[in-house]
Amino acid sequence: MNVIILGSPGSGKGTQSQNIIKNFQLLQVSTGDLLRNEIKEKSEIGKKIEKIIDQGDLVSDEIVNKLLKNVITNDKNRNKIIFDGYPRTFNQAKTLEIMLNEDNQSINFILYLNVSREIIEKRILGRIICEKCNRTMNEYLNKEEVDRHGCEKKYLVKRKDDNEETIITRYEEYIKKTKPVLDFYSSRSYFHQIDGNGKIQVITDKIEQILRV
Ligand code: B4P
Repeated sequence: MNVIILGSPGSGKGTQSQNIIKNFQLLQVSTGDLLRNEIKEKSEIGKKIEKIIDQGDLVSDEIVNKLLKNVITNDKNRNKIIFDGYPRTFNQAKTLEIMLNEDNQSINFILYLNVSREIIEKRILGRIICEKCNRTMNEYLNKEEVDRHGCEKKYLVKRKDDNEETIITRYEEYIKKTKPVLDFYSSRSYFHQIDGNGKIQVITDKIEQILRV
């Protein structure tokens, strides 16, 4: 089964994907993580995109689609991907369909996390990531989880693009470029809108119910 998880920046796509893969045979593919990895490795792509991400703009479709093609066509990932943060533009959505079709795969579930603008701000500004185990946490909304996290404190970092200034650009980009993706998918029988404002575990339970049908 292939799953797409959609939502605005900070809506919990990464958090929910991390929870879902614990109980399902799925592989989380986060385009944000793939892109940040290119930056860390200082690859040719990484050098081109660092400033774009830091400003809160979307990386070009050409780069993102190319990275995704490598993942989708890899035999060990076939029919077990949870797409986290992709597609984010109409062009990416069309390209994804073509790539999956060519490989005899399809999308089985589209999960849209609907979260209010006010909540998103708190989530993004408080986000903490563990560079060692990749766990995403929040110092404002769940300080206890950060305090009891098992990895050494030196691995706990904030993302450079998680600041008040960049949130505005990221949200505007989302409204302008990602909303058309929602319109493209919303009439499909396997499209599910989920209230993403509540507690993490409540949302995970709802998602698991949908995926188990
Ligand atoms: P991403 O890495 O995808 O990040 P995101 O959208 O900001 O976050 P997400 O929705 O995963 O939120 P999270 O679970 O962490 O994108 C980063 C950048 O990469 C983009 O701006 C763009 O430049 C580039 N990019 C990525 N994909 C691209 C593409 N396809 N095309 C072009 N460019 C692309 O949750 C956020 C915080 O809230 C965390 O602290 C979490 O602990 C907390 N939280 C989550 N759910 C909660 C809940 N229910 N209750 C309380 N707290 C919660």
